[in-house]
Amino acid sequence: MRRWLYVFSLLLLLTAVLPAQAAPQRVDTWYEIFPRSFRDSDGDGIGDLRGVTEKLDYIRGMGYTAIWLMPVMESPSYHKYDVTDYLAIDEEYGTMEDLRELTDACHTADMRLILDLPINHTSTQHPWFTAACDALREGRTEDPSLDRYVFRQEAGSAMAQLEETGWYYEEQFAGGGMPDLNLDSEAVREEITAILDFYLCDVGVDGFRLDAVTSYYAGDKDKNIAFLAWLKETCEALKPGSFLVGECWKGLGDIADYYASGVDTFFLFPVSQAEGSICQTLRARKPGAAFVTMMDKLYDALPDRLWAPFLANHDTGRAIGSLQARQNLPKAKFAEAVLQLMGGASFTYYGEEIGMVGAGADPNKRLPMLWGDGTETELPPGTDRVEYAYPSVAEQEADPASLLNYCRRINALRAEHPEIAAGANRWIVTEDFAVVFERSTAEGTCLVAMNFSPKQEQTVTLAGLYAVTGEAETGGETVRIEQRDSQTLLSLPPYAVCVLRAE
Ligand SMILES: [Ca+2]
Ligand SMILES: [Ca+2]
Repeated sequence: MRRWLYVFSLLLLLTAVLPAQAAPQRVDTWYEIFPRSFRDSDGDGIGDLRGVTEKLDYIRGMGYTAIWLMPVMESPSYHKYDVTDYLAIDEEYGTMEDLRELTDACHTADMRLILDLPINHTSTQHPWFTAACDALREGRTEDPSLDRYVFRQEAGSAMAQLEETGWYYEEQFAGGGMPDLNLDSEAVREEITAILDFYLCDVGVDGFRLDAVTSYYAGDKDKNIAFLAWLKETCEALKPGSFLVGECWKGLGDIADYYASGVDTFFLFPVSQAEGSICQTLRARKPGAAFVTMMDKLYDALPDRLWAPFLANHDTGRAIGSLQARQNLPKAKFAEAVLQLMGGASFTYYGEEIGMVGAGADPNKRLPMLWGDGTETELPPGTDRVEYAYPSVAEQEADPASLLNYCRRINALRAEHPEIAAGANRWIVTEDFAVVFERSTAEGTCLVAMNFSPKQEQTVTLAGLYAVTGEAETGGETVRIEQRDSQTLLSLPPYAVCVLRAE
C-alpha cells in the first residue's frame, strides 16, 4: 500500500512539474461589428453593446468564433475613431458593465473578443489635447502637457494650425479633428500601458485591433515596427496569449516586414476589395489557375505567418459591389468559400453574410444590419445612399439556398476541419478551373476541392481512396464521387466546394 502511495505521489509530482503540451494555435473565424449599426437593445435607434450580447447566439450560430468590435470608447463622432476617454465606454453604446457582460458572454460561448484601439491620434476634445492647447494659448510653452502631441511653430505637411496661435500640431488624418499622439512620450506610453492593462486584465478582453499602424510614425516603417513590438511585448507581459491584429494598409512586401514586430497578424489588404486578388481571381479567364498563383504569392511573401484575409471592411466598398454580384448569388457564395477556405484567420464584416451593399461615402458602408424584425438602427449621419440587394436575416434564415445559410455551411466546414485554416498547403490538382489542395497539421490531413467555373462541371481524378466529409455546393447539385482501382473520381458542379478525407 505504501509503495502504491509512493508511486501515486510521484505521478502527481511529475504531472505538476512537466510543462503542459503546447496547445495548437487557435485560428478563429472573425466577425467585425460596427456596434452603432448592428443591434439596438433599448429602442433609441442606436446600436449598442447589449445589442451585440443579444445577438451573440446568432453570431456563434453562424460559425463566427471571435468578434472585433469597432471603437466603443468615449468619442464625439459617430464612428468613434477619435477618442476623448480611453477608459470609458461611449454613452451611446452603454456602460463598462455592458462591456464586461459581453466579454463574459463571449467567453462562455468559447468566443474571443477584441477591441479597436485607435492610439495614433485622439479627438481634439480629449482633455490631454485641450490642456496642451490651453498651455500654448497662455504661453506656457514648457508645460509637460505639450509632450503628449507633436507641436511645432512652422506649417508643414500633415500639420494643422492651432487657432489663435502661431502653433501647429501633427494631424495625419487631415480635417478629422484627430491630432496625432507623440508615441515617443513617456507619459503617453504610460497611459497606453494603463489602457492595455485595464481592458486585458480588468475587463478581460482578448486583445486589440490596432488602428492606422503605418501612421504611428508616418513614413518611418522601422519606428512603426519597433513601436508595435513594444505594444506586443507589453500586452504579452500583462496577459500572455493576447491577440493583436494590425491595420497596415499596404502591399504584401510591407505587410511581410511588419510581422517582424511580433504582432499576431495584419489584415491582408492585397486580397480585399474590387482590385484585390480574390475578386481578380474570380474575374480571371482561368480562375482556378489564378487562385493557385495568388496563393503561391502569399506563401512566398508570408511563409509561416498567420494570414488575416477579408473581402471588405468598414472603410471599403462591400463585397457584393466589388464582386458585381448583386444579381449573382452563386458568385457571392463562392467568394465566401474562397475567403473561408484559403487559410488563416478570416475576417467578415457584419452584414456581408446577408450580402449587404454600400460604397462611396463612409456611412454608406456602415448601414443598419438588416434583421428584418423591425429593430433596425438609425442611418449613420452622412449616409447618402441606402440600398439592400439581398433579403433580411429573417428571410434568409428561412431559405436554405440563401447566402446566409451558405455562409453558415462554409464556416461549419472550417470548424469541422481545422487543417483548412491552420494547416500546411500542398497542391494536388491545379487546373484552369478545378483545384484540389491538401491541408495538414500534426492532428490530421484533409483535401479541399473547389470548382472555380461558374458554368461547367469539372471532374478530377485523385490517386488514393477518398470520401467526401463535407460539402457546400452553391448550385444545389451534389458532388459525385466514385472509387475505382485505388483512384477517386470526383465530379464537382459549377462553383462547388467539398472537403475529403482518406478512406
Ligand atoms: Ca441603443
Ligand atoms: Ca502618428
